[in-house]
Amino acid sequence: MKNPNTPVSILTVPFDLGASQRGTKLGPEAILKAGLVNKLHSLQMKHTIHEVHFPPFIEERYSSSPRLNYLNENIRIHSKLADEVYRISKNGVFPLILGGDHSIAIGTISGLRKHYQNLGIIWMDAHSDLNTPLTTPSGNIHGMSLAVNLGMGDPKLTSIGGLKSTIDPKDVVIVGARSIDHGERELIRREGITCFTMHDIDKLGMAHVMQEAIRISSSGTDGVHLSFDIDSIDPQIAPATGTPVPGGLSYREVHLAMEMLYESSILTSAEIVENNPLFDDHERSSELLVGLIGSLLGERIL
Ligand code: HAR
Ligand code: MN
Ligand code: MN
Ligand code: MN
Repeated sequence: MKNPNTPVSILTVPFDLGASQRGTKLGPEAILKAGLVNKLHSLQMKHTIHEVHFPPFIEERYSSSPRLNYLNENIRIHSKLADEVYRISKNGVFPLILGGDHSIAIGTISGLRKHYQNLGIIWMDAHSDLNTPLTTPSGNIHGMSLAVNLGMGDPKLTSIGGLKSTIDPKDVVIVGARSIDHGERELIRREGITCFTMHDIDKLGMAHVMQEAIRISSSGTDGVHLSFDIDSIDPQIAPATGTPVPGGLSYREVHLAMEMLYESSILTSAEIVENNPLFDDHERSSELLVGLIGSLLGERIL
């Protein structure tokens, strides 16, 4: 956050049709129940909370293509979210979006791209979400959301939000990856996206990786968005995910990342996605997320 007095607008997006597993639509409520509002009060942050309603729908998994599950439902929610995020950013308020599965990054970032000319992105995730209808192994749109934001994929998704700036792949940094499909690997290399895998984090250390992520995403950009997928964290400490991949970020690594992002003052928006309370162990993961949002917004140990 550029100025610590910036008010925060929390947008809850209970949408889970970008994934195979149902349940991330319960994610925002679980985070609120785990104490997010108290956390914001203790940090004395001005905030509002608003739900992005998903209009009633008939489930049409293969509505237009077997490679794009629930395409029409995805278009509807992401278009709505894009409008909201654009409006909030334009008013100088910090949007904090609570998902929902990671497909909602299509809406969030489409909205941001109407406001920012050169947006940088830090994408913390076990996956790279860089599939297209041609490479996807699942047809699930949450595995395509970063590619869509780079202009690749179905035009009905890439055009959401209308006229907007493009994202320079050189301003995108993935952190925490450990499950990348063949087509995604090629795209990362071809487009020159920086990707710090868990292997890199083991070797270089989280502090160095975050320093680099902050430097790369903020150089030559006028805004930086954090897209945080809960499955970047090790599933042993954050079990609330339908797509667990072993060997993720530790408790301190992920807190350090949030603390460094706060200290850097580069962030202009953030989203927390893929929290699936159906897989949680009591409220363990949601409580961890509330703690992480606290660190991201300036909570300190001393
Ligand atoms: N790469 C796989 C696919 O495209 C799985 C990715 C989806 N899982 C996520 N995204 N949670 O980060 O289907
Ligand atoms: Mn993801
Ligand atoms: Mn993921
Ligand atoms: Mn740059």
